[in-house]
Amino acid sequence: MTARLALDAPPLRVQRLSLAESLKLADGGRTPFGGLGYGTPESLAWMPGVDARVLSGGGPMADVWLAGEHIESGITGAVRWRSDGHWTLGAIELEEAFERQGVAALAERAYRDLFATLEETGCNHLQRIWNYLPQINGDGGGMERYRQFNAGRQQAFVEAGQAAFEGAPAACALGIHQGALAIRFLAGRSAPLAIENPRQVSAYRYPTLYGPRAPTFSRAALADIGAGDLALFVSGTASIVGHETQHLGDVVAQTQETLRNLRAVVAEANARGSAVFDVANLDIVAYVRHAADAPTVRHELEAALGAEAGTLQGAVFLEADICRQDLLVEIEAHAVAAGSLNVLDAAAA
Ligand code: 3EB
Repeated sequence: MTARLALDAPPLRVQRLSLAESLKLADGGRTPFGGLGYGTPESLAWMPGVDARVLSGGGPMADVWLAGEHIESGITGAVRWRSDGHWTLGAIELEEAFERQGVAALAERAYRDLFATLEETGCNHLQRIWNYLPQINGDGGGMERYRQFNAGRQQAFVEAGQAAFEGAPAACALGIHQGALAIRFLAGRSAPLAIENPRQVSAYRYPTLYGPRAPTFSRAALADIGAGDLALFVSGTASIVGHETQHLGDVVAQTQETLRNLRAVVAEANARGSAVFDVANLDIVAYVRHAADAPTVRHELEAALGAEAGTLQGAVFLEADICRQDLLVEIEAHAVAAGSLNVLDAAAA
């Protein structure tokens, strides 16, 4: 048994582009499958954005996804989605002010609609999720809003029969200053291989110290995206060893610890297939709690990877709150490389 894509499946591709390059690509005749914009205009329906300030010099950026020629779009509950039949990209926006329910119930509803979309499009396997929660560290009536979010999210996974522990999708969860609860997701027809970080307790096994229900994500996911390539989706990665935050108040040391975690996750992924991923060649988004820390984080990445590293060329820096009060920086990433999963791992995915 292998996890290879059906032979007729067009490969999934992703490109990190400036807004201008994204628009040119969209005008060029081939409709992009979808995009995830950073600082891009709200009017682009195919490219839902992140409502956070872009701190990198290149201005608005996007990850533009390409898939099959025939793209269907639809609305399922709170989800706007696009699908080529093999891959589904979806976006959820829920304005809390209009919803009259707590964050846990809101998250549960969002994820219920997300899972309904997977059913409807026949792409039942989540690969990657991006969560943006307004005021993530704020109080949600006796419990931090992020912890409430975790409760509702895990509940929805369990109710939908989706992997809430081992095998959970890769994800990130950031705080935005204002706006709606925003969730973006990529799903496909087969399960990716979940990757953990040996330096860290799996997030879905965090002790209740961090909230009654654990966060639902794996450290990374490795997916066969067709035409002989694997995609690596690296979840939000921060200065956590075991389950504890390291280097309180020290953004330099937190960035270095985050890099050690990124290297560990990439090494785990490389051990599971023939593709060779490299921390120096990832498409990253670096989220900093304090805008003034962005140059410091960039400097640390340059010192570790070299200023000319691909990782730094297209790096997007965003101002956002991190899900733990004591985290100052979080880095997420994806990359594509030629290769296939180890046969045994493919069978297990
Ligand atoms: C951590 O390692 C940092 O709740 O979906 C990173 C990635 C984090 C995803 C999530 C949270 C999430 O625990 C926080």
